[in-house]
Amino acid sequence: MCDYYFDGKGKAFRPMIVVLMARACNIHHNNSREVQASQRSVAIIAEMIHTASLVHDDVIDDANSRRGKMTVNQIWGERKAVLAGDFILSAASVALARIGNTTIISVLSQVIEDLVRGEFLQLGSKENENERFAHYLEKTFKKTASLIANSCKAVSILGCPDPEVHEIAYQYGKNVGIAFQLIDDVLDFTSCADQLGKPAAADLKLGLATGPVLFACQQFPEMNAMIMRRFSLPGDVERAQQYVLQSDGVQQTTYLAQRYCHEAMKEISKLRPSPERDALIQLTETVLTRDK
Ligand code: GRG
Repeated sequence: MCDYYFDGKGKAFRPMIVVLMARACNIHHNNSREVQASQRSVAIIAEMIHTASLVHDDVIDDANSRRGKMTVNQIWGERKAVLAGDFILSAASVALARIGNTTIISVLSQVIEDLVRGEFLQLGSKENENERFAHYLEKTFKKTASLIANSCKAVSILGCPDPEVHEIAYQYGKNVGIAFQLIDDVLDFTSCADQLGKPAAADLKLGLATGPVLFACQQFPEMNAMIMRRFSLPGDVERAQQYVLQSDGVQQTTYLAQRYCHEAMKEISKLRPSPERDALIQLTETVLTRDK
């Protein structure tokens, strides 16, 4: 069960960023093989925390498919899926402790707290329209960006003593992470199940109002009632989909993601030039143009 998602079929977006960030930071300081091995462990731990959270997320959402195959809960049932997620998380914790650096333990433990808080934020909703977008962005940071931001920060701390470099790494990860989730929310409206490897319009079906819906609601205030009842009446999901596609919600969310990517690019450009820094700059473009 625990091996099931480690089959090389995920995008490995997080470990890729973490390895690139480690190398981009190491330019600022001469590092031993031991430090490089610890940074590699952080990349592995980031993917393990991500995978554990996917397994738990699919239990919470009662999801049937992910990455084009059946979910762990679908095959082995909910109880075993919860334990499989716990086991992956415990293996990640052991690997984290083995790095033997209390600052790194604290930085990556924050991620786990944020993931859980993010999931709780997603369970709740704001009645006040003005608070809705801030709530959505906070949820987005905690559920998606915190893992990327703090893993980037962790490898920068291991690689270089300069706090300015740590802040650049964190800010890059945070901005790329938020953009990544905004595009994920767009793809839920614009992509098909085959491409996504999971059902399309899944967010609406779960009662979630993401970026495209929140922007569409500014143009079509009649969507408010649907958002408040979490698209629970028959026909709500289809109607909300129509409103979003008639509005410029998708374009506005994409534009917002572009702004976060631009900020990420500005941050990473402060590091000394290296092929890895350039790859991280290029990666902000891939975040925006990805289709799965
Ligand atoms: C067990 C650590 C832990 C947390 C429990 C359930 C939960 C709290 C948090 C859910 C976090 C979650 C699943 C966020 C979604 C993040 C996201 C954008 C997932 C999709 O990532 P991709 O596209 O997936 O990188 P692949 O399949 O490519 O790895």
